[in-house]
Amino acid sequence: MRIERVKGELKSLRRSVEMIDPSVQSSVKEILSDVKQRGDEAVSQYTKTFDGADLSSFFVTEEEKQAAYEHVNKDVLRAIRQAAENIREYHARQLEQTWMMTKDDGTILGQKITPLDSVGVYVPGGTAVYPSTILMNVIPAQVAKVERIVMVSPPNAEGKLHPAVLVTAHELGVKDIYKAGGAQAVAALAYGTKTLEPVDKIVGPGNVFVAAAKREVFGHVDIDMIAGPSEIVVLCDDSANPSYVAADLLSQAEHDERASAIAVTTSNALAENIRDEVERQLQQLPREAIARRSIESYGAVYVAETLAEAVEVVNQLAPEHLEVMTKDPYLLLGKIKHAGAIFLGEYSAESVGDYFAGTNHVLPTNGTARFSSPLNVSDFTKKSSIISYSKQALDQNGPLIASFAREEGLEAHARAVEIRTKEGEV
Ligand code: HSO
Ligand code: ZN
Repeated sequence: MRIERVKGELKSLRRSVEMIDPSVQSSVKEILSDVKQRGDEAVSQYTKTFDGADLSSFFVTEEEKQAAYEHVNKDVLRAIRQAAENIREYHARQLEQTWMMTKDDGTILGQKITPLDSVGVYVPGGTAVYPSTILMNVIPAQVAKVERIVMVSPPNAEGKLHPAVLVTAHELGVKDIYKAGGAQAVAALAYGTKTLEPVDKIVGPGNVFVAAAKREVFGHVDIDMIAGPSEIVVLCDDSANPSYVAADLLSQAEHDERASAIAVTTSNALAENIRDEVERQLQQLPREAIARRSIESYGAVYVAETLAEAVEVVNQLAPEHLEVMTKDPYLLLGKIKHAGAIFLGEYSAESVGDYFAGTNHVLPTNGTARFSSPLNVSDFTKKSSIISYSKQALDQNGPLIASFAREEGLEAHARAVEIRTKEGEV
């Protein structure tokens, strides 16, 4: 792991957004238009080609969900249940209320909050099965009171889904699970088929095909953010325990060889200890190969002169996850502008948030924390403005509105006001 002194030009620290390979983009476009035209038939065909499954029915049955419980460990089930409760409790606080305001002239203005009618949650298959991610996507939609939540996930060659996916869905009360993955599943959700009603928004992580398909259908339906490889930055001073810092860096590095794990510190001695600890702990990890590649390509310890400079580095990086392990982490909170999730103090390991605390682990990556937020309940609602003018308010303000309209050359707009305020005219 490299150690670098930071000075001057900080903007180059952020890595650039990876572009989608044009050949992926063109094959995704083809799949989308095929599913749009041929519906279930096309989905069946792609599922056979890509997943090797020959399905007689797209939907998971209740029996399949029940049977899955036999394959899920009791402690894991307890963890899923407790995490779900914590996530629901946290997200309940995000629910926005409809509001109204009144003015003396009888004007009423407001903002109405309405849940989306339907949402599709993409759940990856294969080795990347994360029940925690199902909780993080489904629960905010449920808190928002989305009426219809459909899950889609690619089946294995026997036409089955991972038991942990089925159990988690059942625990949350998700009824409709459609066995399909890749761009074909995104197309089915966006355009609908004979067996699957289309949805209004598609969320959830997936491979490059899924990401490209989501980008492509955006506008026809809404999508969540397109998540990049996971990132962690640990901001630490000489009070930090280097073995905790190293452990947390590795917890992100093990996700993906393109994940990035960076420590930013004011202490030279700590920097060296972190580097040595990372190497020592790496050798004991089952996913050593992935984590090592991530650390070698994207890992670093940056040494800053002052804590203020270290915070500036963090803001430039705008990381998905930020851990603050300094003498008084709360002192720095006001100065941190850009981070998806901020973990304060040495007991707040990122894993706590990944699984359990209740905050969402779907977070902005690739520096997008500069302008976007964790997945939250408002992603599953929308707003309508409410306007109710009284006669008095229109009489008083009509001339102003009409002159504004005429300034824009829109005579009919002006007359629509005046027909109500100047009796008999127009
Ligand atoms: N750290 C990942 C989420 C995750 N970790 C799922 C474990 N399972 C991205 O924020
Ligand atoms: Zn994680």
